[in-house]
Amino acid sequence: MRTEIAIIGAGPAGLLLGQLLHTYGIDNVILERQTADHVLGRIRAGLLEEGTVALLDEAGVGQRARHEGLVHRGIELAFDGARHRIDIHGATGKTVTIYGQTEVTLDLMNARKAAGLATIYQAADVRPRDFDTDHPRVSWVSDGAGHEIDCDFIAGCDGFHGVSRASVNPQAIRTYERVYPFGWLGILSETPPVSHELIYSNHARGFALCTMRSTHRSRYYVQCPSDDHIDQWPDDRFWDELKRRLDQKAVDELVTGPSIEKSIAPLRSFVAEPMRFGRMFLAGDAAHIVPPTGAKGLNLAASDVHYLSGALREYYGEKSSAGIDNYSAIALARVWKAVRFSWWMTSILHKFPEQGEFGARIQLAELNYLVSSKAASAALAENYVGLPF
Ligand code: RFL
Ligand code: PHB
Repeated sequence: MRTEIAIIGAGPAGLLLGQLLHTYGIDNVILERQTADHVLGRIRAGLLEEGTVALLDEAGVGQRARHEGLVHRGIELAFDGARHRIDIHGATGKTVTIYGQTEVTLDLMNARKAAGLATIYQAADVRPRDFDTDHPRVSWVSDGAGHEIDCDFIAGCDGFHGVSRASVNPQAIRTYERVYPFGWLGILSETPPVSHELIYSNHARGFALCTMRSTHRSRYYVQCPSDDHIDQWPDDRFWDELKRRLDQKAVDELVTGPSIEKSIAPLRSFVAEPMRFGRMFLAGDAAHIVPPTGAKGLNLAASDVHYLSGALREYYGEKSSAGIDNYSAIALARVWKAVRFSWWMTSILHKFPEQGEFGARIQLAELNYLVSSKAASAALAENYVGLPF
């Protein structure tokens, strides 16, 4: 078997890359460890930057996001018993779109199927090989039999726990990491959202976030100890804890209901440098992780894919290696800015017990400054809608 680009991972990064390459006439095959249903069952991101939606358009899959997505022009910050709106659109002229990662993935999977492109699901023991030579290949096992595909390049889009980054010679890679001492417990419920915009709440009991997937489906998160297990969080306990962390108006308006999904995500900042190793590129969570506070993970996967697909288009179309040679530096410059923003949003909104009362008062001072200073709220807004790519 042979292809131009062998893509490892059928998450949003791998599927979007495959679709863009296809529109540029570049042949690709995706190898995914899980089933398509498993990939679609993971409830993750919910918020898309304008640049991400534009990239979905470019890939020919933006129609449903544009039609069904909820366009938001502001967010609310809750602290000290009150809510304060940040006018994101007023500060930037831009909006964000609420449209679930599961829907993005479904749209990309459907387009891939319609175009007849090859995706090998349930590929076991996938291994990128010889990417430091001119003849890279990927091997895997399907139905008990070994297979191999020769390619020009490998795209490692296989997430934080994937095999691509792990296959790199440790001498050739440098990683930077911060693990936060808490996680996010999230639930999805078939209830109308408590507010039409997102509420990010800083509370003495810990952070809470009210978000949504549609006008009738809500997504709520509360900060919890990272070693908690979902069995410790029956629905009633979750709703009680959420209410304790919200203002009275939100408590009065909150509609509760049975959870249809519940999970705990650890919080981590992580960057691997570089993002290219010979003929293998990393993109998305395979190369970097951000805590979800700034809603940047999926959007960063999209900007990586924008840079990488453009570089490969240049390579095949203009026979120029300039783009692929620049990929790592140009992608990392944007990644670090989003890592900074996500770390900062995390640090002002969560409870950090080791920072004591002093740390909590500094957070409140910063939040008060943010909602009262045009310059400070504009800086938040500019990062929240996504820096240009
Ligand atoms: P993914 O989605 O992890 O996909 C990687 C795919 O690779 C497969 N794979 C392998 N395939 C073959 N062989 C192997 N050895 C393999 N190992 C792994 C996996 O099965 C999988 O299908 O990475 P990708 O494509 O880079 O996409 C990244 C995003 O999923 C992630 O950044 C976001 O979900 C982060 N995130 C958010 N991002 C946003 O932009 N906005 C948000 O509002 C937002 N909210 C969130 C989030 C992540 C969260 N969690 C659970 C960490 C909220 C939460 C709670
Ligand atoms: C989500 O809708 O799941 C979501 C939205 C904004 C965030 C994180 C998660 O900052």
